[in-house]
Amino acid sequence: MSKTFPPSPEIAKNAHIDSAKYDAMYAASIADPDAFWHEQGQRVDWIKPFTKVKDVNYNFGDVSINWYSDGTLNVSANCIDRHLETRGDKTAIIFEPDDPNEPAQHISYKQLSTSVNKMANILEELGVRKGDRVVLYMPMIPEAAYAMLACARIGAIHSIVFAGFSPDALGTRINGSDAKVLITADYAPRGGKATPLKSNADQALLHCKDSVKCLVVKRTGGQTTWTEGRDFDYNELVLEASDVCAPAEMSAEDPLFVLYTSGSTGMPKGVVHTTGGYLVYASMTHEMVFDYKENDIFWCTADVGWVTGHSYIVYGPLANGATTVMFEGVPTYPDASRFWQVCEKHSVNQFYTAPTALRALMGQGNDFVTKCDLSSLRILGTVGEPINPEAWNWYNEIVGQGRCPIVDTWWQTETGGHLMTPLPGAHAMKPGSAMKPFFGIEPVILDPQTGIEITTNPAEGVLCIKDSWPGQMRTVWEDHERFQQTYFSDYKGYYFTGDGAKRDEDGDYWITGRVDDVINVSGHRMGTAEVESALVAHSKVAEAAVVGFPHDIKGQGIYCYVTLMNGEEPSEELRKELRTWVRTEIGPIASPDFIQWAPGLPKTRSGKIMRRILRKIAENDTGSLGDTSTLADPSVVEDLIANRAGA
Ligand code: 6R9
Repeated sequence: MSKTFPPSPEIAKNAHIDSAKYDAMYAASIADPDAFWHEQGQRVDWIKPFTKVKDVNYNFGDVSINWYSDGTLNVSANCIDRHLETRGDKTAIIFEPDDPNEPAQHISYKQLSTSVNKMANILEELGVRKGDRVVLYMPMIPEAAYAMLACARIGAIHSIVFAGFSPDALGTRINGSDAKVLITADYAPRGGKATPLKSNADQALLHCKDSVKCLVVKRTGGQTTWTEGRDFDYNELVLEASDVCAPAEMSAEDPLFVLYTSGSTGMPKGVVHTTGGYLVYASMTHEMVFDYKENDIFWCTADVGWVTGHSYIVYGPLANGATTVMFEGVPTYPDASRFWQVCEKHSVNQFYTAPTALRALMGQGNDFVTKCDLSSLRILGTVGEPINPEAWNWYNEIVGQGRCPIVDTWWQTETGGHLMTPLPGAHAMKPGSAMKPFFGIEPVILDPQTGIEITTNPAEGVLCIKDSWPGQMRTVWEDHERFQQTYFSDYKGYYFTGDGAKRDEDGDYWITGRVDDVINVSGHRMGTAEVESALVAHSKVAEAAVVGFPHDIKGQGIYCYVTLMNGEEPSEELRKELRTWVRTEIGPIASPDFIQWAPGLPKTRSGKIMRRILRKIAENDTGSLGDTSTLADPSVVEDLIANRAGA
């Protein structure tokens, strides 16, 4: 039995949801989803109220997911306009710049309204209409949030590309969603360095349609090149733009955004989230999981380039009229105290980050934390990957001083919001366990071979979800077939998460990691197939196989097996060249940790690469290679073991 950490009586007493309420509400959400979600649907303002709640079909071949489908609303009106009367002067966004000497900005709901309306009018002037796509490639500055909300205001669909992605990756995504406009900034300051976003954008746009326009926000004022007729200066246009733009009436099932994410095969897919259900779910989880109360200062350290930034920096908090912190920097700049200094400076109440950041900071010593006044903190959260007990304990004891519940939130780009997590006032936490399903979520553990549901405890297998929830993705952008194939074909009648899980004797859930070829590097999700295809695009590479291996700080690292073209000689230079190559093809987050030269790769007689074996070698666990009898040429494995890269 693992040690449990019940919420303090004070937290439990004051929380929105205590243990009894969780049990009752959860039971009600499963017994009558229509009634439950009808009620929750009232947390957003509708232009035309919905009469239908849930209309879902999980049958492979016929999958369709609809929530509140006859209702109409506007997301930006829900995140801004409806707060103006009561919260007009309240701070909506606290912007904390990369450089701690640059003053923070407090942007009120009124100011947010002005900026979003202006940006919406600028986009309309650039020709953006309802249903058009707009790609954002932005630093973590308030203009990123303005751009998201401006798209929502006019009914355009935003697609954010994380600013750490390369020009190639950006170009592919602009083309993938056939975007009309790209919004970027001159530079993105981060950790004392500045990424030349505009110059990256210029390179990306070389591979896009001539008609794509580029709206450029000034962040540093650094030098950029300008293409007349294609590039537009936001800071100039904003001076003239009107601050009145009527919110478009959107159907609940109109797309709100597309966000590309990695899968186990092929190139990243565009996850489509729609308007009504997504907003209900983001708002509800933000309030209940973080026990958010009016006047709390909420800080999620993610980047808006990831789903966590969408749901818990922008849409969830702003729908709830909260004050949300947007941090431009990194945890270790100027030093390892930055997170905690920002918590102190802005009296942060809820702090939400990734285990990889905690592991990196933990190694720097406790002084960086303890010298700051963290008494404002009430709730801590983690997301993105499993948290190891050491990091959990450090977070609990050193950061939370033993008084802040930790919500270990398990969810995905596809799910729109949290699916499993302890609730701060309801559950006795277990370090490393995602504990309990959120309301309306029915997790099941299936036997990976038979696909049969395991109903007894303890259980271990693949994690699926039995029924839909409002925040669920609706389709893959322009590829509904791929949507069905990826999530509904392996285990018929369920949503397949791609994760494995255990359920313990108490019925609490533990995520064991991906069961597919997706790896999780510093909380960033990556398909091994993407790195492989980047490698084989190099003229000297004949074949490549990429696997993850355990990494102390990053969670998982990237291990590449590379077979060179006939006549090419392995060398240190070539290794460096390939590393740089992958960074250029995808971005720095995909930098290989190890490259091992592989004269051959272990394959079955039908030519399938046996990744299981490659993973074992990368993990240096070669004593248990498992069944190798189907190998076409066993000597390949001996060579790979003998020449293992790294330690
Ligand atoms: C929100 C987000 C999703 C994958 C997911 C799982 C892993 C996320 C986790 C977790 C263990 C947690 N993951 N949260 N694993 N415990 N609390 O991260 O979305 O980038 O799509 O990644 O991340 O493997 O399937 P995304």
